[in-house]
Amino acid sequence: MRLWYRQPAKEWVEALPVGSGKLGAMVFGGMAAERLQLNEDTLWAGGPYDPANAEALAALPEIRRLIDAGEYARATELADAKFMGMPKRQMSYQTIGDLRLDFPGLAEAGNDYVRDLDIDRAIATTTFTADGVRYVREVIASAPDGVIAVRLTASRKAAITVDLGFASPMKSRPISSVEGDVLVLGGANDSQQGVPAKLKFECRVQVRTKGGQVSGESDKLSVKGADEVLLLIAAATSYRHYDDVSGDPTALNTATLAKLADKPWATILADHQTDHRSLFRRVGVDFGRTRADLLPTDERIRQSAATDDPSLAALYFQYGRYLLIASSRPGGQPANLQGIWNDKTSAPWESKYTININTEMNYWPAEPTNLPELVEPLIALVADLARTGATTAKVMYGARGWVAHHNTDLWRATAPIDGAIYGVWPTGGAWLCKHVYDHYDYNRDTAYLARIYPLMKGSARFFLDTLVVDPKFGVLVTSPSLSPENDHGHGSSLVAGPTMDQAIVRDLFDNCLKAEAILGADEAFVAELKTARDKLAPYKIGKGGQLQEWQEDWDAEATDIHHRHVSHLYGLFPSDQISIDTTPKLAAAARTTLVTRGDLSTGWAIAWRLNLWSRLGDGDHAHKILSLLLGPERTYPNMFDAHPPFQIDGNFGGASGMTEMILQSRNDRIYLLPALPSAWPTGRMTGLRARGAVGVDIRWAGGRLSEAVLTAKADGRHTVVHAGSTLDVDLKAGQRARLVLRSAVLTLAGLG
Ligand code: FUC
Repeated sequence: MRLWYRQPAKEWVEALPVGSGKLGAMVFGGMAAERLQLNEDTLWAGGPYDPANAEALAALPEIRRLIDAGEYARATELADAKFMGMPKRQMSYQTIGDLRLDFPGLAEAGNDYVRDLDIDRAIATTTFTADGVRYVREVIASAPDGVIAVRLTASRKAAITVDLGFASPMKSRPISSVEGDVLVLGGANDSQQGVPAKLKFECRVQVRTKGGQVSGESDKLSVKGADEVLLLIAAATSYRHYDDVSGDPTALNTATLAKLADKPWATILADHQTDHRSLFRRVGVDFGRTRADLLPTDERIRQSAATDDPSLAALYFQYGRYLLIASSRPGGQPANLQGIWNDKTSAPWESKYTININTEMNYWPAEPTNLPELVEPLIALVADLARTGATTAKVMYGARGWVAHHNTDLWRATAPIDGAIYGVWPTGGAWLCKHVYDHYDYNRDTAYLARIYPLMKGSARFFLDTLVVDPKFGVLVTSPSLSPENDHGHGSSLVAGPTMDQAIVRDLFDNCLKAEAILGADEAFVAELKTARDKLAPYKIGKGGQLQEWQEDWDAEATDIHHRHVSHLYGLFPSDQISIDTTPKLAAAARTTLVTRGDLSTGWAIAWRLNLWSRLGDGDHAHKILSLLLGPERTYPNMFDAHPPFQIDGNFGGASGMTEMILQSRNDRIYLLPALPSAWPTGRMTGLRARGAVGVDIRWAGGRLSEAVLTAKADGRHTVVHAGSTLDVDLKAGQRARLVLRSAVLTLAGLG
């Protein structure tokens, strides 16, 4: 459970990430000069803004009419002119900058150099020997203490001399200053797209030494001849909520550091590791081992394309969990396109929340790999969107409820952006509602369900008010919309009733109905939902035997038949509307679509295909796709996913896909080893979770199930399926069932 290297990072994608959910650092591991690139999860450009476009409502009927008339290009022109958010782009996630540690007297060459990231201990360590002195530098990001802590030690007394200073690319030219043994960087965020900058930020580094002297110049702190140095780094902004920027970052940082005044490194480290392991160690994995295990991580990635490396896959899986633990903690922001790690003031795609796949993919592994509390920031984001999106729904559609289009940012902007062909897609918020409901389904907490029901209901309300009857097919459809971000070849991507929308809205309505059946007392709404649900456009199989992406059979005419998005396969994964056992014809059509689309794509798109092929029960194909994801084209030396450029969704989608190979929880059933590849004949995954609040451990050998252990968190019946055999298991909360194969039949071997 370790990424390691024989040389310092030259590029950012070689540096190693640590994160507390709120604070992030990229550790370069230089010998003469160490660079810690720092992030705080609320440091974004701009300030509170409302992008709703007041001209949109008047244009809406004409956009719909043009779509119904098949005038897609003209509908797009009109939408671009009248239906886009103002501004047309959202704000970027930004960076604090770098904390530089310069070590006078040390050269960028040492002996026995190793840097690593131990993802079980959640610590980045750099060690080397220079002039007979062994140097050890450790970096952690502690969630319980709210700081990044750096500890420098050496094998000889008085050997540590270091100059500390900040370098920030922020346009506001942040100012560094020294207050005793504290180095401070204070600044403001940037304005973007005409949205004024409203945030202050501050980063504060407390220096503690054993031996030696600390002295300050204007913007530098110097330590001379210390035995040991501890840096405690706090950072904060004035962001409190999407509509409140009245926070005091200096007060927050000072309080954070004051609390640690008497806390020694050993305790800070121990608390950090206890906290991290309480999440990380819930799940164990082994897909087998080879000699590649002994190689540095960058070499393993380079050779993985040619030689199978099952424990690199296992490392990638656990690294996905590590990255979510490091970038998504209760009370903080959800993991964005880059988690929390970003060195730019204008990041690729602004490092936003792209909710037409990417943000959802970030959270695919959270429930099944036993990290449910990490979904809290996403649920909080949805609660915010239900408020900002209510304005967008009212102003732009004249509708009740709430809507979010294909992106959002720190300010919870919900209007269409970028261009009509990307942005006019009203189903982003509804897709997020699936995660909000799934959190219930995996945990079965009725009080939680009652809290979030209004969010789902508000989203459903928007669709009840805005679905229109397709004049040709007579079914209820979204319009205007699109199938993310695919040009159907008839002048645009704009269309009525793309397959994905129908599927997302169907899930939303069904989840509302399931929730109401538990909570009760919403009969009128239920009646409305049921009527609309039955009129939603059904799935269609096209002339090529493919699952149709649109109401019309256009798949073969699309501009890019290998398009990265496979939106219409949402029903196969992440949803379970389509499956090989409940809807085999639709599953076969989905397979035909996948074959045409091809395996090679952007990082996240490969990860989606991995999950889809697992759902099709084809473990060997899934494994082949996994090797595309793990190879050097799609995995950087630090194991960040390459879109390219870096985008973290592939890491999370990859972790989810490996889980789907071993365990699926869908259609009210638990599937054991549904897509086990022949390359992993013996292994285990323990501590996973299935819907219905049940833990699942799976062990296999010689390509066959050895045992599965179910551990119930709530009372319930679980239907378990493996290799054509099905077993119902009734469990009370706290009970455990051990299942084995006897004469190829799944059998209850023990109950405790
Ligand atoms: C979607 C994708 C792109 C990229 C962006 C952040 O728009 O189509 O490939 O991942 O999000």
